[in-house]
Parts: sequence; structure tokens; C-alpha cells
Amino acid sequence: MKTSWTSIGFTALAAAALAASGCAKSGASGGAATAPTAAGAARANRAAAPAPSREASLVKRPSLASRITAPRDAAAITGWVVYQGTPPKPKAINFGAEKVCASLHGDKPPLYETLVVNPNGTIKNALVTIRGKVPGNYPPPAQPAVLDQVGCTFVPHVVAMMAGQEIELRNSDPVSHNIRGSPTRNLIFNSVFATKVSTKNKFDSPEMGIPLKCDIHYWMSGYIHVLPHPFFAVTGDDGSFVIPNVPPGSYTLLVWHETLKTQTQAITLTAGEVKEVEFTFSGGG
Ligand SMILES: [Cu+2]
Repeated sequence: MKTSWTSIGFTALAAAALAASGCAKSGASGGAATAPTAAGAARANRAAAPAPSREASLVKRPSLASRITAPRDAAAITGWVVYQGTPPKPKAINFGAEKVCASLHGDKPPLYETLVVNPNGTIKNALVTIRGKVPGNYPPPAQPAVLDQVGCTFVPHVVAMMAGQEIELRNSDPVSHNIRGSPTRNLIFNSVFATKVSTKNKFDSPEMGIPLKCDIHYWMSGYIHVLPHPFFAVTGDDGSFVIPNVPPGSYTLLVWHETLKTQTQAITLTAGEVKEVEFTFSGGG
């Protein structure tokens, strides 16, 4: 079924810093978030954060490097973002008086996505990216990133996109929402959404971890990451990531997660190489 979107004008509250960004507004088609359908997104959201098993971190994960080949003149980075220990029990969202939101989930309320540990002991929604600049020119993809509001949650919970790329913000719900974004290096914004409307926005400066809230529904939260190049990935239901076509060189690989914070690893890539790395976090919640 196809939804037709009523597009509304985007109103940026011109305030916050226009931080001088030396970073290239660039990028290629890689890495950008793909547009989720409302139905698929709702399914994915319901499936999020199954009750983690105590032995989750002991699950054997297969090697990823053998599944990927890099072109002769570039390298690829792949790996896992792993949770060690017993993760905090995920909490179900209580929709309170907002009966319509609750009814969209039947008798199975969704779980908060502040920390999602997958059944294989890995972490969902972690951003993995090369910190700083990468040699080369990477124009932003023409295709917009997409963030929807489905079942009174942000779907996906984390969007990664490039500086200069458009993002389409949608409301698939039968209720109104707003999205208040609080960047520090881009313009802050607050968009109000009647049902089935969408709007577009764009961020000029790279910035990780832009928090999103809906003022109508306090439980709604999400993050947008704006990167200066296409070398990034967000982990999904299996906690793995692939960053292809990286120019050979020495870099700092960074992982960002909203409750587990950041970790870095220095990596050196040679032409044709597939580098496999693993990050391990614990705590959070
Ligand atoms: Cu809302």
C-alpha cells in the first residue's frame, strides 16, 4: 500500500550555532540510511530488543572478513559491536493516557531503545565511523535519509546521514507529533506534524548524536548523526557493520552509542584489505 505524503514547509528556529565546519560537505552514495516503509518499520520496531539472554555475550560470532572482498585500490572495514556481561532488562514504553499510541501496538507495547542488546550478544543502533576527514571528495547522496514516526516512536531510532544530504521527516501515525532537534553545530529545529505529513531538513555541519524528542510524547527519543563522508554504518539486529571502499591510510575508527558512549581504535588499511575489528562495551542502561 502506498502512502501519499503531504509535504509541509520546514521551519527552522534560527538560533544555535552555525559552527564553522571545516569539514567537507561531501560523500558518495554509500552509507546513507535507506527509507523504511511504515509497515516494515513498525514490524522492526516491535521486534526490537528481544529479551536478552544471560549467555548472550558468549555466543560465538562468525568471522565477517571472509564474506567481503575489497577492490584492489581500496579497503573495507567490518566487525562487531559486542555487549559483555548481563545487560539491563529493557523497559516497555507506558503510553499513559495516549490510548491511540497504545492501540497501535495491540497488547505488546514496544521497548525503549536506549540500549538494545541483540540475542547474539551484540549491540544495535551503534554508529561506527571513521573520525575526522578521509582523503577524497564525497558529495552527499541525492537520495534523502528518512526518519518516520510510527506507533509513537521514532523509526529508525538512529539515523546516520551525510552533511548536505536531505532528510525526510514523516509522520505515519494517526496522531500528531513534533520533532524537536537539539544540535549544537547545526540549526536547532522543531517541526510539528499532523497525521500523514512529511517535511524535509538538511544539516550543513557534521555532528554526531543530535538528540530528537517529541514534546507531546515524552517517551519518544532518537538520534541523528551527520557525517562529513560516507564511511559510516549503524549496527542492526545482528550487531555487525561493514564500511566499504575506504581509501588506504591510517584512521581512527569510532563507535558512538547513546548510553554506552564512545570507543575508538586506531586502524591502518592497505589497498585490497578487509580489516575486521571488534568493539566491546558493558554497563549502560
Ligand atoms: Cu509524538
